[in-house]
Amino acid sequence: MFDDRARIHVQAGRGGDGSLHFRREKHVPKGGPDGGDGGPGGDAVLVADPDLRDLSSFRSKRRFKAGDGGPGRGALKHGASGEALELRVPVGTQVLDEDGQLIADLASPSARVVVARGGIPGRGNKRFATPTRRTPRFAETGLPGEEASLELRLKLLADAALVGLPNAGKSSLLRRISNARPKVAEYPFTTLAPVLGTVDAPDGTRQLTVADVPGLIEGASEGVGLGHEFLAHLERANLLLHVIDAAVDGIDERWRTIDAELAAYGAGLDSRQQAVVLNKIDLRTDTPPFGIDDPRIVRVFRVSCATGQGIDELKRELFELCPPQPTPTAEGDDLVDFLVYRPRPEGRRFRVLRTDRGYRIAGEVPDDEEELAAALKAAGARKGDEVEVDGEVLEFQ
Ligand SMILES: Nc1nc2c(ncn2[C@@H]2O[C@H](COP(=O)(O)OP(=O)(O)OP(=O)(O)O)[C@@H](O)[C@H]2O)c(=O)[nH]1
Ligand SMILES: [Mg+2]
Repeated sequence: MFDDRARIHVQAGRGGDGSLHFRREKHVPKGGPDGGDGGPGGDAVLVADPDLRDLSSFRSKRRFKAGDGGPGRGALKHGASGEALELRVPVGTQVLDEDGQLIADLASPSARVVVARGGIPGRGNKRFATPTRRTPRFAETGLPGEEASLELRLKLLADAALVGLPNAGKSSLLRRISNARPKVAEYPFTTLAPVLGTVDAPDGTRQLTVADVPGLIEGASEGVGLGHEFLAHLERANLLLHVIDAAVDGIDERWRTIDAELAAYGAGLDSRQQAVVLNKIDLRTDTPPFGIDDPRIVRVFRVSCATGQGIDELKRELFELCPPQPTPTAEGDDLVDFLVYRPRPEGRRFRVLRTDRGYRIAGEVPDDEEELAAALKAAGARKGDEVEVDGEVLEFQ
């Protein structure tokens, strides 16, 4: 089983109550107020963990709560901070709110996002003492933490994804080029869940990830067969490796069948660059013909996963077709703890970066202040935190 969706409910911790207390010492009959503040409630945080494969850990448990802040005590003792709730999710998990709005994309290892902020603690009575009110007989109570119902959607991050009809030899190819060992069999729909494989460059300097996705058939984009659910995992691959069984005729027609499904699914799959892999050439005596002329097709390989013919060349060229991707941390000198973006209708993006001093807005700064504030809140910014926007340091309100 492979879970690429989950619905969860998170509740951040409540802020601790402030203390109502007066100093009591042996020889001081009536001391002044000394009630300390409560501790802040724990945040609910999602963290991308490269060791997780899917979202199945959320199958049995869906409701989570962070720790409450402790109450303040006498002698100005602060309450303990509530323990943060850290939920681990696989890299590539997108977080959507109840309205289906994308809140965060945990697209790099150890990326993190605060999805519900801990409650503000109450202040102890000492804070309310003034020259005219020497003995405040009240203290604040802590505020409840935020809660959120979230949808998690995993979209695998791979440099290239294998597509093709069932039985074309996609899993056989992944076994040939990567460390993954997906099941291979002579019947269709052998692969039931996506598998990621790591491909080592021949010179050992780089690695690529390649995703094997269950076979697509005509109508997949409308939900026929298994493919539709998994088409989402192709969205983030820069290159599609379209595998075709070249042992039987009608290669061009089968290419068109799959291409029509990609177009019907949308999400840009129909404009993605493709390398066509004509497989099973060991079963033919001639060179399999391929007559499609399409600008998206950057390369046509003729291989046999059975004998290994053409595989080394494919592997080598794969690295040329998938240039190294800039990592999010390469963007600035700041320590990036997490990355959040909210795509806008026009598709423009900005990012909220956490720095060692506060937050920094990178990319196009939105005109809409509310949008910016919402993204900062989602990133965990609190009132008074430093936010750097266009080189200017502001205080988050
Ligand atoms: N002769 C020959 N058989 C091959 C070759 N590549 C794959 N096969 C066979 O084709 C069948 C299907 O291979 P798979 O790798 O399971 O195909 P798939 O595309 O992953 O299939 P699904 O997971 O069902 O979508 C298996 O019986 C393989 O042994 C090849 O190059 N030559
Ligand atoms: Mg397979």
